[in-house]
Amino acid sequence: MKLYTYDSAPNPARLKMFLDYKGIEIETQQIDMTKMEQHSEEFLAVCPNATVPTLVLDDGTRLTEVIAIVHFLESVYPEKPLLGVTPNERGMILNWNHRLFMSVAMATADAFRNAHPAFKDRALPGIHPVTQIPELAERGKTRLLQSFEEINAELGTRDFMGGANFSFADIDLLVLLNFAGWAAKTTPDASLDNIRRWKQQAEQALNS
Ligand SMILES: N[C@@H](CCC(=O)N[C@@H](CS)C(=O)NCC(=O)O)C(=O)O
Repeated sequence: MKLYTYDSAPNPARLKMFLDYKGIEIETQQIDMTKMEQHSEEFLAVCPNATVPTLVLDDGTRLTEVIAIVHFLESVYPEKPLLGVTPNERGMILNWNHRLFMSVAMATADAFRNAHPAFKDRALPGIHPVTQIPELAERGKTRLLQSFEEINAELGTRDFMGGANFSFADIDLLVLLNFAGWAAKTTPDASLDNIRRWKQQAEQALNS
């Protein structure tokens, strides 16, 4: 199996935290997005959609979505589970993985890619030209602030995003808060106490 990735980009960063936490080592090739290597002929032969990360399995199967890659790897390496053990945990972790992707990840990407000149005609990842829409950049920042309020309320009901235990949903949120901070210049208000408390606990759990 071989992993094609670019560790400093947000989706690859979610996967890297998962791999490091579980102590999984995989043959890896970095695809330098600052040099547009994701659009090189060599990488397009691996991933025609030009996105990282991509995991190529030993039989040639390609997984191009982080959530699919971590599910595959958790089945092969079940130690230190990050996707839940009970049916309830599994449901909640997937629920919040998807919700955070659709809210925080998409809103940040909208804010970043519809405003930055480097993404002219590349407002969405992939091989097709996509025009920037400046209004989406503004909407992205508003959606982020709304999402932070919702997440803060959720975290008032439990220790971690997926329940009582640290999970991949917490990795999602750690990476996405960082992404929103540098790419959309939007961070949770200091009054959102539950997010602040959760972040300390999640960072501790990640390094345990
Ligand atoms: N749905 C994919 C998203 C992958 C994705 O969008 N990756 C970004 C890096 S964070 C990318 O490859 N962008 C390529 C580009 O901007 O040209 C997943 O869950 O992994």
